[in-house]
Amino acid sequence: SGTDTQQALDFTKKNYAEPNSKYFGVAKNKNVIYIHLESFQQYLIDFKLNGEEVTPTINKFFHDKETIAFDNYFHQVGQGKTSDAEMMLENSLYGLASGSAFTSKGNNVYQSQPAILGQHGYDSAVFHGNTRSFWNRDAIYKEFGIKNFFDSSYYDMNENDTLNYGLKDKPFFKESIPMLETLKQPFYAKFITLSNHFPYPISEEDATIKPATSGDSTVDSSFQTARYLDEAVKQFMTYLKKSGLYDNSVIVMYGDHYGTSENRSSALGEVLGNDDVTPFDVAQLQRVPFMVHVPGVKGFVDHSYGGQIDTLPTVLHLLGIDSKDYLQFGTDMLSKQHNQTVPFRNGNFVSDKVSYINGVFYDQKTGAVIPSDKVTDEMKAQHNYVNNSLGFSDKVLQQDLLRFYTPKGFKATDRSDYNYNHQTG
Ligand code: GP9
Ligand code: MN
Repeated sequence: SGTDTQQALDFTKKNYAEPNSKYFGVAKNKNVIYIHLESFQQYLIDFKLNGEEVTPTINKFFHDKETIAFDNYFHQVGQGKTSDAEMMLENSLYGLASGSAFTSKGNNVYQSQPAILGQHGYDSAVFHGNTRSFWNRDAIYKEFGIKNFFDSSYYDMNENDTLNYGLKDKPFFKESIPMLETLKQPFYAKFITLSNHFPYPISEEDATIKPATSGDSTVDSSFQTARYLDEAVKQFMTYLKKSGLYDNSVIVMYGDHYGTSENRSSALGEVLGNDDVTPFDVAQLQRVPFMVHVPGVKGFVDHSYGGQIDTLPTVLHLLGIDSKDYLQFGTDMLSKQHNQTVPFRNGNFVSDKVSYINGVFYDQKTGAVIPSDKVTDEMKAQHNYVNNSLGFSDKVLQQDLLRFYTPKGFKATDRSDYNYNHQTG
């Protein structure tokens, strides 16, 4: 109802973080290119397997002199996995406590990034080498205001170029280029990769690094598929530089969620040199990369704690669009007022000071358990914030509350404006 909408708005308004004047608008009118790194976790950055970097291209991007990179950024997905990551990145709304909001809330009203940018003169497209109906993307993308969706029907899905969920990343980027070139600038473009996905199959020919040797074959080959993804990204970066797009685009790379589930964490720990992976360690392993390359900006590694929910306000502010009138649950990670409490979808959280995992508080620096008589009011307030944030976001999705609120200057999206069919012949 209208009252619930107002309560959710009051909550997000109270948490709103003002843009940092040093970064507000530094990327104004630039193209926005998202590279969705499938199942890519932060531990891969700079990691060496047998003395060799696994992902040299992505590492270089992380350390680039024009990249703002975050090393305490966490995925916050639930059962909706990739689709939850997309939900957060496009809307700054959480996925749901169970199932995928993409599937169950595909016809809700949204005020998403592609629509917002569309009203600032941006064209938009998503590129993905799987069938459009997967995760109900073809329905919800229309509500998000995505003008073009190049799914597998636009690509050559021959046997040699496909594996696991769809098109392999190298042919994917290669074939995407001519379609990308049909967009009007400035554009928003998102490339959702696939090859680095459980159970991490890879052909001998595509494997350019030896597997790890934990004995868990999925953990072991994931380093090979991560390398393959890295090589695909390298080819795409070469194109972006040659075409000039690199210099007039903001390029965002992010990991969507963990690639190794908790029950395999001892095998992963063995590769990473940790022989006793505790629940605290598992929470820390939920870090994924978030890196933003902005031409002309002096890059650095930002150690602020944040998560996928914070991505949209961060990027909007770089583009010079204030997030203040939007109903968003994250805050700009570059803002001095950024909230460093990072809710996980199950109600656990991490922050710069403490983690809260399955009912237990831990000191974030030492990993030591905080006895219950040492739990402070501030920690309780953090816990409360997490429950409220997830709770209000759930209400927005469950009751389709954005129907009752239109941000200043925002024109509602109309799904009948969009058609993703591939016209052939
Ligand atoms: C499917 C791909 C994978 O199209 O995005 O989704 P996931 O299994 O990672 O949620
Ligand atoms: Mn995924």
